[in-house]
Amino acid sequence: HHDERTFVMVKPDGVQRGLIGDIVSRFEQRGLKLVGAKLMQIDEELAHDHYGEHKDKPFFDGLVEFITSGPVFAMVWEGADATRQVRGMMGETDPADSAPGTIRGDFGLDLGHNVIHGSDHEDEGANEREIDLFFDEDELVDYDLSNAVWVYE
Ligand code: DAT
Ligand code: MG
Repeated sequence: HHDERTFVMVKPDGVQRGLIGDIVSRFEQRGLKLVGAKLMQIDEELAHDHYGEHKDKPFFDGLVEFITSGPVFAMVWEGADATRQVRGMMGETDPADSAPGTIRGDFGLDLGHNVIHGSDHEDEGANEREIDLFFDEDELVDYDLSNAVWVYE
């Protein structure tokens, strides 16, 4: 199945640093299909919903403040094993532990400003939950990507 969808977003630091294009380009080049994207401002309520799993952690307030501090670029990417593949391309949570070649390993130095979010592939249902949280159904586009016959055997 090539139709797994995953939620990804460039965080406020990545937007301000002009990294949207590079990040989108990486996923395009990998062969994933972009099915939705928008520049948006996250409000307090959405931040709490999105990061609910971390609400009891000491870094939660700072995380909410950061993610609401400027626009984010929210995306949905589709493809074979998309969630796990995107997580691999992102690197580790801490950019300092992330290999060169990964997004966090190429663009980040600090845990609090790690450039990108992607749904957790170990959390069953995180994808769907986050896509629903950020996108209306009519914001996701169904289409065939003509290069798919070359990406997939
Ligand atoms: P990830 O974004 O890799 O899925 P996560 O879900 O564990 O990581 O945490 C969400 C975000 O919270 C993460 O991107 C950066 C921030 N964060 C995580 N652990 C932190 C910590 N110990 N101190 C400060 N910020 C942290
Ligand atoms: Mg996470």
